[in-house]
Amino acid sequence: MTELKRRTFFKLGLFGAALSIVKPTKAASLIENSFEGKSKGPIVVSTWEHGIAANENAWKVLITGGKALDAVEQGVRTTESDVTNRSVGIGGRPDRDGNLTLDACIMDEKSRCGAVGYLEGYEHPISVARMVMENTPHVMLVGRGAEDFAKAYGFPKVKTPLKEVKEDWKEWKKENKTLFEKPVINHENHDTIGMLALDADGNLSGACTTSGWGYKLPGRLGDSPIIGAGLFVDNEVGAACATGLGEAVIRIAGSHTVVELMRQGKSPKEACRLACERIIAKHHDLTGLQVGFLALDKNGNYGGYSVYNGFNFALTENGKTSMVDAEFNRNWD
Ligand code: SD4
Repeated sequence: MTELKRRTFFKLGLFGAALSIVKPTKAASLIENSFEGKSKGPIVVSTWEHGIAANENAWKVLITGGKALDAVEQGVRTTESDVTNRSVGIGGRPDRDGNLTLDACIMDEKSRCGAVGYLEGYEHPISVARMVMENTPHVMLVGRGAEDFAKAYGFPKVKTPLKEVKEDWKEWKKENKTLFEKPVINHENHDTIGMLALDADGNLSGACTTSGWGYKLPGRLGDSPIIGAGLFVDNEVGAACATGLGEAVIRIAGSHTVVELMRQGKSPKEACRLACERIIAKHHDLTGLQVGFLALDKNGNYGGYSVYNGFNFALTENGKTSMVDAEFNRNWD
């Protein structure tokens, strides 16, 4: 918590965070005091500020009449290729042995889904996940099996982690020799991209991709590649995705829970809030337990909610992108 307190990101108040952190691109504008809303046309939402660039690429697909599935794949590929991002894709932090392993999943309007976990040496786990969905009878491939599959389907191999990331890991390693030491959870090592889109045909899809918990134990999978935890789509109802401490999300089958709450008539924001409250109720120690949910329903209503302050999401509708602060249950301080 001390480390977290040092981070100005979480110290900022709700609107303070939105106004000082968001650096919108040309097409982006800020909106305040809008934790939820409704869109009339195609719409894409995604977690955190890296969602701005990702949404803009997803929007290019949606605005030309493309499918939500293609939009979310193209969108999150943007983040996976961003070498400055330390928690998604090739710029991500490695596990405690120094190996960068990536997790991703994707789900479409027909409830088809694909996932990869613990994938090493490939830039676009989301596309490998889609390939698993479309070209195998399985939903999830992990580790060496996933890598062999990616190779067989012609995905180019990349060298990871990046040199500078490896240097950081070496420094970290010197100070962290205890095997089960819990890494500090903060904004820098917990900002997976989850993206949800509704296309012009009224179909929903979602994608989620991450390098996971920085310096995790080798073999650890979080919620992000797990359908129902990091992501869930039901085209009759809505879609949801999660970010934050994956272990906590898995415990309540988080994204599935959010979608089921929407099925029962809750708005996206209310559904996210109730899922967060369920997490809070199940954990005695909430230190560093940040989780954020983001949801989009079949009618274009969207909303998000998080355990602690600091979670925000990028919203693109009518060709405009903005950052929206999620409401939250409690302050870090
Ligand atoms: C995980 N949920 O691996 C991911 C990390 C994350 O925002 O979402 N960070 O637990």
